[in-house]
Amino acid sequence: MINKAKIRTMINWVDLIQGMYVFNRTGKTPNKAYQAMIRLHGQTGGFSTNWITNRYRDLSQEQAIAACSGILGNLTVSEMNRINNQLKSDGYYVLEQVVPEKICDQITTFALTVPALIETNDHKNNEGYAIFDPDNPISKTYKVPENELINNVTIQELMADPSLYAIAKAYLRAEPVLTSVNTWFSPVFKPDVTGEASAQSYHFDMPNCRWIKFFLYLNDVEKHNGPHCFIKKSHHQFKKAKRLLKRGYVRIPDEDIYNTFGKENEVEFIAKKGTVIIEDTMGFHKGMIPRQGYRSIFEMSFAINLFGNEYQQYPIKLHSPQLREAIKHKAPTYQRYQCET
Ligand SMILES: O=C(O)CCC(=O)C(=O)O
Repeated sequence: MINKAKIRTMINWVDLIQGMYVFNRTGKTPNKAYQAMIRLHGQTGGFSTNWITNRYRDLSQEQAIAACSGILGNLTVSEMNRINNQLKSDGYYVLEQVVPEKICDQITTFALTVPALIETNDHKNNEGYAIFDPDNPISKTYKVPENELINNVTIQELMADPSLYAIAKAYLRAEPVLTSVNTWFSPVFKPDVTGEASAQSYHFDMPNCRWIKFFLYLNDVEKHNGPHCFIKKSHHQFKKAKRLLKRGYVRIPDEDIYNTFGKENEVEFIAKKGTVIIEDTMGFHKGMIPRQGYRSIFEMSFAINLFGNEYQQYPIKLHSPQLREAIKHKAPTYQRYQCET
């Protein structure tokens, strides 16, 4: 007997496969297919997402891994393998204080001049803009708009960085596509309210079928100013997590996460300014609610391709020679950005 749930799953597979066909021809994902991808992730405990990834992956491990030099250091093939293996196994990798203070400060100084997206009063969405004032916060997060960030020269240098690109390529086993550049401030504001928009309760991301994020702490992060948190190994296609994934694309209370994965698998990233956390945010993660001060963070995300979420194209004025060169040699990686001459 085929029950209703099985029929719904079958319809989702049809919508997904039709959408992949459209994407392969046009480069655009029908929203119906993207929603089907998210629903199937829950219905199949992650199996469908891995299935899509395997259709789009086109490099072997050996082809994908190469030595590189960049902001994360001079990484040999064996170091790249070590990083990649830990990412695959645990879902994260940390490089302590690897980005010079000057770069962190340049990003923060710039971000403090730009009106940032703030939350609605019910904390469910983002609406309206304000420049972040650490002494007088009016929102749980302040997200600096991407179209402003990508026109900053320091950020352009990070966008072009060969070591971030190389790690993304190794993990994704495909030519990585830069899908987002973000910076946000998380101050103490209504700390007893867990808002939806501020990503301060556990959740998984699902912008594409496979991606990797690089988080850079722009200030020192202690327990009190909102460390980023991750549940070790929760990025795997996980039978245990099926109950949680079935809830869909929603925020999950800490208790449910601990009961499923064990509190001992929660990693709180307490680290100094300049630390980079590389993470597969298909695993459960959140920002801890700050109780004192604020946290300031920069993030870049690379995906296997643009199948999934709808992406805006942004015009970009090239101030960094490194980014100009990178775009010339790796056009698919920077396909979201339209260069103005
Ligand atoms: O603020 C945080 O640490 C959480 C960030 C997050 O959920 C994300 O970038 O996907």
